Amino acid sequence: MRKILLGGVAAVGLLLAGCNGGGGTTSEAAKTDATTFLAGAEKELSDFSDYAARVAWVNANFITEDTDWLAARAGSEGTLLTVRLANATKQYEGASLTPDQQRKMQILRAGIVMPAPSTGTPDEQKAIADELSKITTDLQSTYGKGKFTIDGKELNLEQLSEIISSSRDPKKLQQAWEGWQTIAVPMKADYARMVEIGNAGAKELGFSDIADMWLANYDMPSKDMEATVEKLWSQVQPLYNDLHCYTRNKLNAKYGDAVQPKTGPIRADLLGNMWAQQWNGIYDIVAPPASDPGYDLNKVLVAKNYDPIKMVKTGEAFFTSLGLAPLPETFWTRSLITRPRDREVICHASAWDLDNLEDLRIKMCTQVNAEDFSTVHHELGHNFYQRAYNKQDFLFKNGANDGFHEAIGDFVALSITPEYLKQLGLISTSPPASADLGLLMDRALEKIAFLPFGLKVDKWRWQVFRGEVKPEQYNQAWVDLGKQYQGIVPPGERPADAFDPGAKFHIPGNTPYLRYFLSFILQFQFHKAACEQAGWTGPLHRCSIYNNKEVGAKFATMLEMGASKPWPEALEAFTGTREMDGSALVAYFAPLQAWMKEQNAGQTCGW
Ligand code: X8Z
Ligand code: ZN
Repeated sequence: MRKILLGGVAAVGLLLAGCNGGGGTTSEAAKTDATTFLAGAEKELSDFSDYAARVAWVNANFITEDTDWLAARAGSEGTLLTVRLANATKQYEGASLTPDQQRKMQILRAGIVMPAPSTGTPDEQKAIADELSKITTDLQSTYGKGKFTIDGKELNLEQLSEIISSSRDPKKLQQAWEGWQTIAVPMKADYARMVEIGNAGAKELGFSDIADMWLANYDMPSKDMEATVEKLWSQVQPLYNDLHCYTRNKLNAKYGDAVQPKTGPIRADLLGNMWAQQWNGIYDIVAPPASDPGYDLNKVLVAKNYDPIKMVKTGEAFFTSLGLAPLPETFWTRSLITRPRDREVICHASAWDLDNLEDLRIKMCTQVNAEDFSTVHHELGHNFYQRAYNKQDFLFKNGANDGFHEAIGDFVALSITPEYLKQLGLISTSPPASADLGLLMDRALEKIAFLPFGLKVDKWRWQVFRGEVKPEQYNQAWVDLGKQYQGIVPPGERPADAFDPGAKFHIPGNTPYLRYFLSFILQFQFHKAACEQAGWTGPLHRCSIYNNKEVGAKFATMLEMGASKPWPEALEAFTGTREMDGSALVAYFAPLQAWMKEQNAGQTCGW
């Protein structure tokens, strides 16, 4: 999580008044002027970030009216600052700049998640930045404090999620699922107002809307990026369809036609996850016969007395085994690793870099289970990336693109193989090849199931930002996209005031989501390339790069580049290719896909 480029109103007139003499500048003069401007901008942003990151940290760790107030204030200041700087880049349009300068200008112009317009008097500009920031802060807090009462007991997201993953009673599942969605009802009007303000800000910066602006952060025109996403989806969609078909059949066998029919979409609350985004919770229902890996990591971690700290230490040890330096001591004293009992916190896992140097932290309400073991690696991936690029200029202290940032830790976690667990002493024997289908199915529930969800979240936002979906259609559009991409439906009629998208963290949290779809593609490209570098010739799902310093050195080269070069260069440095490509993911799951096709023979797949 990076909390600098926020969004807001700009004192653009003031800034432009002092800058740029106009058409007479030579290209050398333009470069010098741009250097001064960019150095000033980076200094201002860096100073602001030192302050805003601490405010955001305290707010997320201790949600009260007062910390919300502080966060809203810092957010507004951030909006004013970043929008002012973004508008100031306009004076360098068409100037002859170095590639680095152009890159920094583009980051300044397109890198604001939720901008505000800068029209009107300074007081008017501040008023709208304040309004936007209050909305975004309130949305986050409302989500963070979300609870639903069942049988007189107030349940938070972890507790409701536990029901969704472990209960096999359709009534209970429906109750927990519908209960959680209620936390988002109060968000809808605020969300609509936020979109209005954000779009006005995006237009002022030369984008058609916020969707266009978000898509402009991938080193190519927004339209081309959207086409790239479609290409990637068409590569992996057949795999999802096979998994959907196979799973639906198993759910039908388990619950019967009245709960899960043999054809059509799957009931969303039966898939073991609140958003049906990862389906590992129902492994027991879909497990391929005679391919039991012989262990359940959930149980193993508990049996071996792992606690949250030990899980994080184990994650760190993987990264250091690749040759990366250990985390600083302050990581351990300043991170939040378990849910505190006596205060409200934002429990959605995140990684932080408070000073853009080495004050790295995670914040997660860690539970001792396989999912959180994976999430620990995910979060540490962010932290190790942040530290690796900390020598770059401020505006280049970021991922090559946001998908890279999300993929680093997941790539490492793909190396959590049985052989690796054996090395850790967690299991005593590595399962035979006959268990491969079981291992692959578990991974498929985590990775393949996610792909259409990863796409749905921003497909919904793009429609909303583009004005194609109006506030009164918000929920129906979300349900429709769930059906179209994931092939799922809510367990029952949705109430008229429902705002189901708000029940997913990244919507009230305003975190763009395309990054995760890209990450789930990229992490398999990283894994395949790393395994090839390691000389691995076996199946990809049995390859672990644990302890491999040569792979680690090449990996570090990519990490250290940060955002200093267009992402194809970073990708090339580690994998030798310049394209994002779904074929590594497809290759990884090839044995499972072949088997699922056999199982699905004679079925009418699709929905
Ligand atoms: O939000 C996250 C991370 C933090 S960046 C825990 N993820 C997405 C989600 O939970 O929805 C990781 C996978 C997808
Ligand atoms: Zn992440």
